[in-house]
Amino acid sequence: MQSRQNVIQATEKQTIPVFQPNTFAYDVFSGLLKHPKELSSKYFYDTTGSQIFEQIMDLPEYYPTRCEAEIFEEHKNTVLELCRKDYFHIVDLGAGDASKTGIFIDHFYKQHIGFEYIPVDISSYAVDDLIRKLKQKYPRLATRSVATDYLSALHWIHEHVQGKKLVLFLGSNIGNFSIEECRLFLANIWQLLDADDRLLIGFDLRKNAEIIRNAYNDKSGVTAQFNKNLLRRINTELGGNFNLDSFEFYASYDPVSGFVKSYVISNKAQYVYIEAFGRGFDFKAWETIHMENSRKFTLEEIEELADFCGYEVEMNLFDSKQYFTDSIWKVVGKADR
Ligand code: AVI
Repeated sequence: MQSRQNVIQATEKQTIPVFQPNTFAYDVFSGLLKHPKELSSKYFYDTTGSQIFEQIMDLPEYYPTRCEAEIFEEHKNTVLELCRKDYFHIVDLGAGDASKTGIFIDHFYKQHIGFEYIPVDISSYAVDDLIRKLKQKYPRLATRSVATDYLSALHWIHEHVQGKKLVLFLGSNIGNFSIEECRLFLANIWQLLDADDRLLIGFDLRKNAEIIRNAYNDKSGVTAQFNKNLLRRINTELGGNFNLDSFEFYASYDPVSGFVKSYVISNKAQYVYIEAFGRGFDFKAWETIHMENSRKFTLEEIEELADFCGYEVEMNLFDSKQYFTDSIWKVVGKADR
């Protein structure tokens, strides 16, 4: 929470707190000052948010997780053939509990393929726990963990890991970026990969608009809870007084842009005070807070993105309904190190 010294008195009523950029407090404060207001979905994943996301992945309406697991199961040999020539390293960005990557690990391990598994997660508890569990099941598995943000992890790997890499960015997480963030992220990864490396990215594809809309408007209201949990997090961590019942969840899919946009909407005029900022924010009745983008892609958009960021699409792997693709990209324009 903010100390008194860290609060600049701007007017008698309004104060401007001083925070480190890119922290939870800074991003919440600047997001609520914007018109229209916004909060970043990257803050959804506290302990409660991560548990709610687990429930989302089991919802009948939320197809992406099952589609990607099917792709991994059906195409594990294809991926194996791509990588098996030399010893290689699987770098799993945002590994979580490795439920999908586990399909590859299990298969490669049982085939006695030489590889190392390097899970990356911001939480050291998450990666250490994952490695402990994997080691119990696969005692011979070579692993190293990196607990930091994705780009710092890739910097570290660039310096310390010799040999061919297969970098995984699964679950359609790429869809949560804006168009600019997405290009920047993938172009930054390109800087940190070598000529022989590959990137495997999960993209949710465009499809019947109703199927997409329903995936973000589940009947049981779990996705609503997932979004509102960020308001609860602001209450707990920053001393906010958001009343969760005064905000409605709304998600819409625009089939032209391919973006699902999720909001919470104030259902009355209200004032929300946040202790850490020493000030509050007015909400008009039906004023929105933008919470999340979940972009759906065409195959042409995937090609263009790869080309723009310095890669070539080597192959797209699909599930049986063609709802989702894991796209395998090769790094182009780099000489061997
Ligand atoms: C993590 N991410 C890819 C999910 C998505 O589909 O955008 C997060 C999510 N939001 C609502 N439901 C799931």
